[in-house]
Amino acid sequence: MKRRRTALLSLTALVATGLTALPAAQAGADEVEQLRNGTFDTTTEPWWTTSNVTAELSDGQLCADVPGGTTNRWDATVGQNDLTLVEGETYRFSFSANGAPEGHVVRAIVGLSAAPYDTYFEVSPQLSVSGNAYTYTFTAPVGTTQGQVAFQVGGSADDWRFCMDDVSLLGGVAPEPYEPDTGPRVRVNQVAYLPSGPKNATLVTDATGKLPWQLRDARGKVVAHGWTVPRGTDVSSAQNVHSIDFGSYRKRGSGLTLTVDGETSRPFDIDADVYGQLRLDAAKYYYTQRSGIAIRDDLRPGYARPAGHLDVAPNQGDGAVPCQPGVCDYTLDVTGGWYDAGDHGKYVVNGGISVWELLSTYERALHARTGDPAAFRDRTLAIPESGNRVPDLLDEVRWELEFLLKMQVPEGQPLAGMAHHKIHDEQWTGLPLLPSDDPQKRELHPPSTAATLNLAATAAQAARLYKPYDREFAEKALKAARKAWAAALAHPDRYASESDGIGGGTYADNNVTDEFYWAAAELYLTTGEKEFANRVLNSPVHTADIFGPLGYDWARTAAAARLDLATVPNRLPGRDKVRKSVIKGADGYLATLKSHPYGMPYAPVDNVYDWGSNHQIAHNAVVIATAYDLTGAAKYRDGAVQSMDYLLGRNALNISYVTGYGEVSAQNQHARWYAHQLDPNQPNPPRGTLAGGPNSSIQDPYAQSKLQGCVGQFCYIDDIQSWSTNEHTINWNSALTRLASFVADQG
Ligand code: 9MR
Repeated sequence: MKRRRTALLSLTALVATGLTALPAAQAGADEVEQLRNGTFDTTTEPWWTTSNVTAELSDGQLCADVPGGTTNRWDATVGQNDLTLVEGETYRFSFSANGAPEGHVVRAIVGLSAAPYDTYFEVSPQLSVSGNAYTYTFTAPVGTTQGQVAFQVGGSADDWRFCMDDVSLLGGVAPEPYEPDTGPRVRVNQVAYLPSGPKNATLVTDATGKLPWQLRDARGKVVAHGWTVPRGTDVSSAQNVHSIDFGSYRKRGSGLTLTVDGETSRPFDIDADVYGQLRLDAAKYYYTQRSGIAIRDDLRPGYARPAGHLDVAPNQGDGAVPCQPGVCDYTLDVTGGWYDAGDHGKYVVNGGISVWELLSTYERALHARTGDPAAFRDRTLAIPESGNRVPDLLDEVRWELEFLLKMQVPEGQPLAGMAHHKIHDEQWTGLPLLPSDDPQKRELHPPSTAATLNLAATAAQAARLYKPYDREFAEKALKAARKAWAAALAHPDRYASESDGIGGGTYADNNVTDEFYWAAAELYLTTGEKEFANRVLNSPVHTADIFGPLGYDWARTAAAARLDLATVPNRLPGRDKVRKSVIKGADGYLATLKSHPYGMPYAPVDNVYDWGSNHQIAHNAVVIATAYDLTGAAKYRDGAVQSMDYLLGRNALNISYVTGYGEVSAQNQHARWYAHQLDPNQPNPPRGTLAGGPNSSIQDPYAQSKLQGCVGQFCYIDDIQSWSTNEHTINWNSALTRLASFVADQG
C-alpha cells in the first residue's frame, strides 16, 4: 500500500487549526521515516526472514507462511536491520497486520540486531483475519547504528500465515506525556476494612477548608457522615490532601463507597474474611515460582507449565551446574528452589530472607496471642505435598530450603561449608520465556559470606520448626547451619561483586555484621548454646537502632534477629531490652504513619522511594504488628492493620498493588511466565501477587521514558517492561504473606 504522507498531513491539519507556532518536533517538521520499503508496493526488499520463512508480495502486503512446531517467538522472524536509533529520541512505530487462522500472536520489536539483542520496545498483539492497524510511541533508551525492527512469529504448534503492511518507524516525534489514570480523588482500601478496625481514606483536592463526607452502603443509603481533616501538601505525592476517618462505623457490608468533594470512591467492603483468603493467596504464589517441578493444572488452573531447569533441552539444567570460569572446578546439583522473581535466577540471600519471613509467619502463629496455628495447616495451599500431615507452609518453604542446602560448598573443596551466592543464566534472556524454554548456560557464582550466613540463619530456624514433623531433616539442617556458621567465621569478608550483574541480579552487600547477628540469633534460639548467646550479646548490631525509615530487607537483616529474639521463647540475658527496642522501633513507625496523610509507616529520607518500597512498607508494619504481639496495645494492632490500606488502594495512584484484589489492581508485573501483556496465551501473575511498587530511581528504560521527574508515590507503572518498579519477587510476597496473616488474625 502507498505510504500515507504523515508529515504533510499533520502540517496541513495544524495550519487548518491555526496552531502553526508549535515547536518543530510537535509540528512534525522533523519526523523522519527510518524504515525502507514499509509499503511493499513492488518488492519485499530489504526485509529479511529466518530460513524457515519465505516472504512474498500479496495484494500489496508482505505475507509469510509460518511453520508450526517452533519453540520461541524469534524462531521465525521477518525483519529489517541497519537502523540508526538516537538515544532519548521518541519514535512512532506503526504497522498493520493480519493472521490466519485467527488468534495468532506477532511479537513486534525494535531492538538491537546483534548480541546481546536488547529489546528497546516490544508489543505482542493477537491478530485477526481481517487485520488491524497498530500505533505505538516509545523513546529509545540508547543510541545505536545496529537497530532492528523485527516481527517474530514463531512459537506456534501449527502452521499459519502472517501478513503486514504500512510498516513505519518515524523518528523525531513528540514524546507522549504520561498521565496515569488515577480515577476518583477519594482514595480507599479497595478491598476491605476490618469491622472493628481503623477506617481511613485520603482525598485529593484543591480545597483548603474541611469538607463534608458521606459513607454509603451498596444501595446508596448514607450510613455515616462527617468532615474531612485538611492535611496540606503531602510530600510523598506533592498533592494537596485531606484525610477522612470513618472508624466509628463498624457494620459489615460490601460495596460501600465514600463520597466527598463531588467524587465517589471505588467500592470496598467492611469485612474480615477476605484477609484469610489473601493470606493463603499470598503464600500460594510460591508453588508457581517453583523450579525443577512441573506445575499442575489441577492445583493452579491456568498456571500449568513443564518443569524448569531439569536437564531437558533446551534447558541446560540445574542438575550439574559448573561455576563461572575460574571460580571452582566442581559441579553441583542445585535443582529445585523458587525462581527469584520474573527472572530464572536463584539467589541465596533473597531466598534466605524469604524463607525466614515465611517461617516466621508460621512461628508467630505458635506464640502470638492472636496467632492461629491452623491457618497454614495441611491442605490449605493446594500444593503437591498437601495431605502429608505436615502444615502446607512448611512443605512449601522446604522446597526452597532443600535448594539452599544444595548451594553449600561440599566437604573437601576449598571454602567447604560456605554457600554460593547465586546461580543463574550466563546472559539475560528476553520476555516472555517459560523456565522450561530457557536455553542459557547456568553458572554458580562465587561463595559469599552473606549467602553463607543466610544459610546458617534459615537452616537453624528450620531445625526448630521442622523437628516435630521430620527429626532427620531438622538434624540435617542444624548440621548444615553449624557448618555454614564456622565457614563464615573463617571467611568473614567475602562479598558478592557489585559488577557481577550479567544474566542475573547482583544482590551485592558489603556489610555483613547484620547477617552475623541474625545467624547467631537463630542458632541461639534453636540450640540455647552459650557460644551463640555471646555472639548475639557482643554484636554491635544488638544494641544499634536498626529500625530505620526504609525497613528491613534482603540486605538489612538485623530486624530478622531482633524480632525473633523478642518473640520466640528464649532466655537471653537482657531480653527485656530487646523487646523494648522493638517497641521503640514500632513507636517510630507509628509516628510516621500518624503524620502521613496516606496513613502509612514509610517516609524515606528525601522522599526517595526504594526498590521494592511496597514490601518495605509491609515490613515496617510488621514491626508495628510485633509490638502488638509483645504488648497487646490496640494502637499497634491498628497501625499494622491500617498500613494494609496503602497497599490495597489508599495511595496516590489509586491502585491496589496486589493482583486480583481491589477494583483496579497491578497485573502486569515484570515476569517471563506470567507475561500476559506480551503473550495473550500466558496468564497474568496469580491472585495475591505483590508488585514492587514506587521506586524513585526508576532504573529501567521503560519507566525512564514515562516517569522522568516523578515524585515518590508516582514512580510506578503497571507495565511488564518496568522491572525496577513493577516486578514480583519471593521476598516481596513473603512480606505480604506476613502482614496479611497478621491482619487476618485480627478479624
Ligand atoms: O530487589 C533488589 C534490589 O534491592 C536491588 O537493588 C537490585 C539490584 O541488585 O536487585 C533487586 O532484585 C532483583 C534481582 O537482582 C534479580 N531478580 C529480580 C529482583 C527484583 O527486581
